[in-house]
Amino acid sequence: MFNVEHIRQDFPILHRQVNGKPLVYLDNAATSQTPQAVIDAIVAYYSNYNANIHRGVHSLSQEATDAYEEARIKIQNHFNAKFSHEIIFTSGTTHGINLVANGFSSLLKKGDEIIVSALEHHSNIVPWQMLCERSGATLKVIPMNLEGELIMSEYHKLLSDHTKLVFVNHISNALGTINPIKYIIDEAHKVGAAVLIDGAQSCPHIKPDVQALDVDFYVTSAHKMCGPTGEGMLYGKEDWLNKLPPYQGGGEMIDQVTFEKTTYAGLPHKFEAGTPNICGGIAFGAAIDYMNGIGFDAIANYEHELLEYATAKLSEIEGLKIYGTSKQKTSVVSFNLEGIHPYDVGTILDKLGIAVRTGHHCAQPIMDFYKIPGTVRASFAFYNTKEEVDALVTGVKKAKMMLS
Ligand code: 7TS
Repeated sequence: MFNVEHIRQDFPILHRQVNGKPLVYLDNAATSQTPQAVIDAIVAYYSNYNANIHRGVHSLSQEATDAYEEARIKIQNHFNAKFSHEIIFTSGTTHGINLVANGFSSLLKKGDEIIVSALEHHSNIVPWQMLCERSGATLKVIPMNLEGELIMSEYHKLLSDHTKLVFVNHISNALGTINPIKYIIDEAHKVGAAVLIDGAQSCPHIKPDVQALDVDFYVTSAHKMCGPTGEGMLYGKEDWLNKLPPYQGGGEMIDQVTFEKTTYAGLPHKFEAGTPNICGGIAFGAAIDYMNGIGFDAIANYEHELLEYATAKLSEIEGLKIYGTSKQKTSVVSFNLEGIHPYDVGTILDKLGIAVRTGHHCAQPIMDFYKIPGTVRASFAFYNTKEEVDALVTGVKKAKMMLS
């Protein structure tokens, strides 16, 4: 049984005050909060078995290595990857995307095309622009409509024999739109293109099955799904990961080193140079255990209720406009009050203890599309309540009164 009051007991931070008011944390799309089980995993690592991995003969190193590799298997099982070596630990989504973009530098040539979408976070735009500069390939963009949905008929027109890569986020961070990624992947494969899906915003809400999706690369960040910052994963199909060159050189990623020639380690170590965020990987595994303990169906159902409730209540405020009205949406409400800058609304909400994000959300092209400087974004997690939505609505009304 899903019991939000019970769940809230797992999150120490939810019981603090901000500016003398109980914290109402509605910035979950930026980063999620951390349950005690994950905090305990971090404390246990540094208290009991902090050691470097894959290299020591001593017991602590073995314990740390075992825990780190167990976490990799937890992640493999969670995303249903075929092999654990298809899971590469990264520092987060941005790192995973850059790793793949860098790898494709040597595989692309002038005349090749890369497709991204109008709904991307900057981290899924800039690395591809840099890749185009290096390789001579051209960037094409799937356009969006006013509801904040990608226009699939336009996607079709962009696909051709020249298309080598397609990069789309699973869920838009700025609007919450859930993109039709299975269709996007299947259509890209028909022209022989590889697909990378940015799962930074989907993994807190959905349990992706990389084999059922038949996706070539899938990336995410642990901190969006109750894990620590500075940790994430790149899933890649074995064949693709074997084809890509290493990203960074250093310890751990080699087989033999001489001054004449170095040979590289096999997967996954080829892409994991240097001492990784060992504790972060272990805590990522603990976060996955925690979220599965609650259950992704229960999470999605409850968050959908919160989304519908918040959308209905906020829509009652005169002069409030919601951006992103796709039927396929997660629990994100991006909005503006007519004639009022989003930053001003966010500042007043903060005084009331309510945390939202304001601005362009690292998705400037979306703001340009709507011709706005930014939005106020409330993003809900499974530990938020309807009472917190009510507090947001009251706060927005107060901001409107003070600022207009
Ligand atoms: N892709 C998407 C869709 C994102 O939402 C984010 C972070 C990233 C990539 C980058 O993730 P990182 O962990 O590597 O930084 N999004 C946001 C946000 O919406 N507000 O703050 C960070």
